[in-house]
Formats: sequence, C-alpha cells, structure tokens
Amino acid sequence: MILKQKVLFFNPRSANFKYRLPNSLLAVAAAIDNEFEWVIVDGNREENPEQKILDYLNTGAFAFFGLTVMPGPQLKQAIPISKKAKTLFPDLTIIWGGYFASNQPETVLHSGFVDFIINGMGDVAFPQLLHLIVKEGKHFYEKIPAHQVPHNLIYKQQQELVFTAKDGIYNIDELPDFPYEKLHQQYDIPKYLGKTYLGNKTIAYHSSFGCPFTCSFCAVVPIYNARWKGKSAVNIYREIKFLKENYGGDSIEFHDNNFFVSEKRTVEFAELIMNENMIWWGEGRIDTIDKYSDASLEKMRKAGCKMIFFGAETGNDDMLKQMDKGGTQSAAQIKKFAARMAKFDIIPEYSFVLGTPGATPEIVMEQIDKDIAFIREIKEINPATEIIIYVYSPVPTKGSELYDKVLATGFRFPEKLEDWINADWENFDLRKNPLTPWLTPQMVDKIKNFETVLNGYYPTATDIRISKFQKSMIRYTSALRYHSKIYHYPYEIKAMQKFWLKYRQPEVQGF
Ligand code: B12
Ligand code: SF4
Repeated sequence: MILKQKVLFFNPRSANFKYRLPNSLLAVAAAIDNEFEWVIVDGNREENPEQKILDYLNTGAFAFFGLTVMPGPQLKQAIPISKKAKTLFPDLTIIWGGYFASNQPETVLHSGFVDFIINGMGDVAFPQLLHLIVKEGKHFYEKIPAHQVPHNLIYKQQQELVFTAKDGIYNIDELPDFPYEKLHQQYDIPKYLGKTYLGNKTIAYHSSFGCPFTCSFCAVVPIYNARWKGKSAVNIYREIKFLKENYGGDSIEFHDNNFFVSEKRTVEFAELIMNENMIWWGEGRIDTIDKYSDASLEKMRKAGCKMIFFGAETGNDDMLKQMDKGGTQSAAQIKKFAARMAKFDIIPEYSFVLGTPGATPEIVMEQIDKDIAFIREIKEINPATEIIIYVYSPVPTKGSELYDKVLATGFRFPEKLEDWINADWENFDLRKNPLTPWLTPQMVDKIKNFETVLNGYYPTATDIRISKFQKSMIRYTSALRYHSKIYHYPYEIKAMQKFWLKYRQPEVQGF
C-alpha cells in the first residue's frame, strides 16, 4: 500500500560539471519505493533548486524532506535550504544522511532545523523511521520502548543527543535494486553518465560498504568500524549491463571506499565484464592489491581496469604506521608497486597527504621536503603514475592517535552549522586550506607550489580536454623548475593552467 505522505529528496549541488548519479538517494529511495511516493530534486541539475523545493512543499503533499550531505560544497545548498524549509514548514520532518551528518551530528542537530540524522546505512533505518512518524508522530521515541526505536539514528531529546544502536553492514545482495527508471522520469539518466578519462558515458557505481582498515585520518572508520561487505560480482555485472543496455554506459567509476578488498570478487567481476568492452576504475590499497597474483592483475587489465586510485599517503614509514592502521604499507612497497603496475599497464593514481602534525615546525617542514622527494622518486620509477596531493585536514575520529594530536594543537571544528559555509571552512573541506595551527603559510605555499610545478611537468592524463600540444607546451615551460627544484612563485605555470588549459584539479572536482 502506498501511504499518502510523500517524501522529497534533495541532492545538494556537489560538482559544477562531472556530476554523478545520486547513488546515496537512490539507495534510500529504493528502500521506501513500495510504500511512499517520492520525488528528487538534484541541485546538480537545477538552476534554482530552492524554488523547485519550495514549489513541491507548497503543494502540502510532502511530510518528509531527506537530504544527503557530504562535507564541502553540498553544505552551501543543504544548510540555507533546510533552514528555509523548516522556517516556512515547521511540521515538515527534515532528515539528513551521508558522511557529514554522521560525522558532525552535534553541529547538525543543534542547528534546530534538522530533526533526524541517519547514522551510516539508511536502508533499514529510513523506512522504519518514516513508518514510526506516520504512526506515532515526530516524538515517537517518547511513546515507544527504547528497543523499538530504529537503529542507525541520531536525534535530539531535550538538549541531549541520542545515538541509537548501530547495525552492522547489511547483506547488499539482499537490498532492493535502485529505482533507475523512476529517476529517469525526473532526470534524464544518460546526462548523469558523463565523459571522463575512462569513456564517453561513465557510470558511477557503488558496490560495497565500509573498509576493513582503520586509517587514523579517514571518515569511513567511525561509521563502519573496520567492517566491509561487497555485493556479489554477478549482481554488479547484472546492474552494469542494465545501465549499459538501457542508458548507454560504456565505462565505470567504482565509488566504493575500497573496491578491491576481495581478490576473488574482483577476478569474478573481471571475467564477467571481459567481453563488454568497458573501461573501469576504482579505489584500492597498495598492500591489498600487491598480494594479488600476476594472473589476476593481467585479467583485470584485459577486462578494462585501466587505472586504480591508491592512498599512498607518505614515504615516511613511521608516519605510515601511525596513519595506516591495520595495513602493512611501507615506502619500499609503494615504490615497488608503482613498478609492478607499469608491468601490467595499469595506471596507479597515488594520493599523498602532506602537512601532518609534528612536534616542531622544523619537523613538519622536514617531512614535507621528504615527501616531495619521495613523490619525485615515484615519478622516476613509473612516470605514468598520477599524483594527487592533499593537505592534511583532520577528521573527527574519536580515540584516534592522530586526532588526539590534532586537538592538542588547539584545532577545533566549527560549532555552529552555518559556520561551515564560510569560505575558509569550505576550502578546508576541499582539503585546500587546512586551517590547522601547525602549518605555516610557507609550508602550505611549498606544498602548493610543488604541486603546480609537478602538474606542469607531468600534466594529468585524466583531464581529457587538454590536447597533446598543450601538454607538451606546459611540460616544456615547467621543465627547468622541475629539474632545478625551484618551486616558488610558479606564476607562469599557474597562468597557463588557469587561463589556457582551464586545468581542473581532481581533488577539487572529486577524483
Ligand atoms: C560520489 C562521491 C562524490 C561525488 C558527488 C556525487 C554526487 N552526489 O553528485 C563528487 C565526486 C562530486 C564528490 C566530491 C567530494 N567528496 Co565525495 N564522495 C563520493 C563517494 C565516492 C560516493 C558517495 C556515494 O554515492 N555512495 C553510495 C551510497 C549508496 O552510499 P552512502 O552515500 O554512504 O549512502 C548511504 C548512507 O550514508 C545513508 N545516506 C546517505 N545519504 C542519505 C540521505 C538520506 C535522506 C538518508 C535517509 C540516508 C542517507 O544511506 C545510504 C544507503 O545506505 C563517497 C565515498 C563513498 N564510498 O561513499 C565520497 C565521500 C562522501 N566524499 C568525500 C569528500 C570529502 C568529498 C569532497 C568534499 C572532497 C574530496 N576531495 O573528495 C568533494 C567535494 C568536492 C565538490 N566539488 O563537491 C568523503 C567524505 C569524508 C568526510 N570527511 O566526511 C567521502 C566519504 C570519501 C572519503 N572516503 O573520503 N564526492
Ligand atoms: S583504506 Fe581507505 S577507506 Fe579504508 S580506512 Fe584507510 S583511507 Fe579509509
């Protein structure tokens, strides 16, 4: 039976271009599809999403407003629109899900305009929450025994935050299929399948939850506590084939936090996709994939796995031990593995985190210099390696050694939700401006200037708009600086990147 209260979903704008299928909302829409009518407003696809949302709410048919929110630009629409919706429609139940909401619950709920947070997976909690509100009202938790309140919820009772029990990761093969056809009635799906380095119509697909590791800087850890579960290769293949045949998808970006945890699943998927002529990409761990056999790597490449994203993080073994919990990654392995990937013609995309806290400014600077030297070494070993540089920005991981170190420096996250949308914190989210007290402007400049020269001398293969001629010109211009290691004031390279190449940094636009 379809209930009369409707659900309005909102995917706040997250990208200026290369926006992806709104998988977070598709997952929770699938969970309520048989019982509630729903519509979606996608901020990536609307000139004026606020107006569209208010038009829907003015119909009086919507009882629930569900938003997915990750840190960064999504907050720019999520915060003011939620506030306005709450002011104009105080009876509306506003529910936030996604990584920002789960990791910053105090700030979100104390704002007064969000009623509930889905903490982690919403596939079970969300339908249960809606049913309880329909039956018992918004304050259902005052009427029913505590054990009947849905898991994976955070809400405010009096002034206190209540965290309900956390479920483990559900069996993903048992979750309902995404309602792609319904989305397509509202937003043309082929327009979500953008042109990327991988192909002309790239599918964003998410095939697993969590991650078995506990890196001390990672936002996945507090939510999934070192658990990982993946959908079976057969089901991934079935859905990819559906998107290929119905909407023209020709390549895949796997959005899993760690796609390659199971060699068996990866190889099974490679075998299934082998003859579909699709290029694919995902995120993995060096120490995990280094254990894959040569035969597996060969098969993956043959089946279209052209590039893999890895958190290389740093060339400092002590720091790796501190950051990379549960893993066995070392500087020597990072280098050896770059060479191994070259053998199989798979491009390793290595991301580094520079500017982690240290006991003295000299130690912090010394580490930055060492990481720069390490990145140069990697480029010598395998010049095809794509390098992504992040400036370290803390994630509030309670009890983590690295986060305790960060708090000791005096660093604090904003306490008011609306402070997250001032320019400084937005740049913080994009890992561009760390606002971390141990980093001096000289340190940040050094990292950025090196990055500019590196990207000039080795232009990324992933920005498909840059021509061969443009690449050779910028490489030529950057060669002297790169070879002589003179990185400061690289204005000529910056100007070329900005005005001529209109260079897009993957860490800003996401991958
Ligand atoms: C796709 C994606 C993007 C896309 C946006 C997609 C879009 N909507 O158009 C792009 C590439 C633009 C992007 C950008 C960024 N992203 Co992003 N992104 C992801 C990614 C890879 C997948 C999200 C996804 O679709 N998951 C699949 C769904 C099914 O899972 P889910 O989101 O967890 O949803 C479940 C629950 O969370 C919950 N839920 C979620 N939303 C909602 C909403 C409601 C109403 C309910 C009830 C439940 C609910 O229920 C769902 C089903 O169980 C995640 C990593 C990941 N694997 O999730 C990172 C991730 C969310 N991004 C992250 C970050 C930091 C960013 C950036 C801010 C920075 C960066 N450099 O990457 C940028 C911002 C740049 C910008 N211009 O916006 C981090 C967040 C970390 C944190 N500190 O909290 C993540 C976790 C990656 C990571 N491991 O670091 N991103
Ligand atoms: S391996 Fe990646 S996803 Fe897993 S905990 Fe470490 S950083 Fe997070």
